[in-house]
Amino acid sequence: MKRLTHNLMFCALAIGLGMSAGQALAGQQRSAAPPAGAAQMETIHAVLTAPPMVPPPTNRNVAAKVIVELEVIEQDMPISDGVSYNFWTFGGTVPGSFIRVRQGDTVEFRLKNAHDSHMPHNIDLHAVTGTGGGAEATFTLPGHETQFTFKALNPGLYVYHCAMPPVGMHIANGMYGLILVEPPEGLPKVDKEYYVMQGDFYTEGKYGEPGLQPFSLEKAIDEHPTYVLFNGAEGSLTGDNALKASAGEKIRFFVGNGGPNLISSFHVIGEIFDRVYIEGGSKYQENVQTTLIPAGGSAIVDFTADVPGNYVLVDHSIFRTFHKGTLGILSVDGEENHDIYTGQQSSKEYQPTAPEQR
Ligand SMILES: [Cu+2]
Repeated sequence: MKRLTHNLMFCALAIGLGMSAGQALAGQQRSAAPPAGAAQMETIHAVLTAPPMVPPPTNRNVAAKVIVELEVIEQDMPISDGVSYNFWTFGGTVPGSFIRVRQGDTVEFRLKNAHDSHMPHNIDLHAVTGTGGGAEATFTLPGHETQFTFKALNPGLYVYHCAMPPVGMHIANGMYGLILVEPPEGLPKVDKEYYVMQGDFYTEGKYGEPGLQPFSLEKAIDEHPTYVLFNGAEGSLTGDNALKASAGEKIRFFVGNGGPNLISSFHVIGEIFDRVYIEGGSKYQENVQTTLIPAGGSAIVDFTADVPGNYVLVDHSIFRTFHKGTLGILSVDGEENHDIYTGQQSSKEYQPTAPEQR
């Protein structure tokens, strides 16, 4: 009955837009030919991306059935130079694969747990309206696959995470990511979109201690992270991995905070956010220097890189940046514009003022 309602809604919407159902479906990535008459929601396989990349806009003016397939993989990966960690991941990366759908979409979610996993896992998507955000429906043993379906009722940028007990440990091991539910009209167009997500990590060894470092439950409970990182590793957004843009381009960061414990004071040194979609919702604030991102929350920040330079992504709780790894670079090339920023114009000694003349 529900499917029938969707079909009718789709037809009504397509006709209302003055197009045939076939036209409405044009340009979509199809998993199977629609049934005769095409009186059915388009079925699309979601394009998932590894950070810092973001899937392209949905560019749809009708809702669709979107199939998301995500595999949980437990694996050792570098967390810092010479230091590795056994991460638990959604899709093999920290944060997990970026998912992009549209408000009104019906999302068929398939969660796989790799055969060589040691733990059962599940997923709680904050974009889901329903018990546990899907966690109960996706209890998945190693080597198994589960499925549930939800309707993306609310637009916004949402965190997803594993919710298997001990929940904090699964999150601390890297089990989180972002799902964007676009509003029907989409987000304003920009030139570059990137995916950045902060997380705090707790290792037995101290910061920089080499080798494979086990998880420290004690440090996690005390909320004393060894590392606070963007995209799961020191250096994930620096050097050759720096984000790239050109002067004059409009840039959007989808920023998340997986926690499990800390809140983030997200700031880009040398830039001002033209718009911040506060907490990843529909309303935006303008002209923002630093935006607060709660654990299990997000923000969308838009700005124009007016002049070239290296802009530094930080958590402005600044000891984290210089002593725990919370550092990224946006490298902007292009023409200097000295009307906006000159760089150093002079550097010289000046005549001292006598104390009595001060
Ligand atoms: Cu898990």
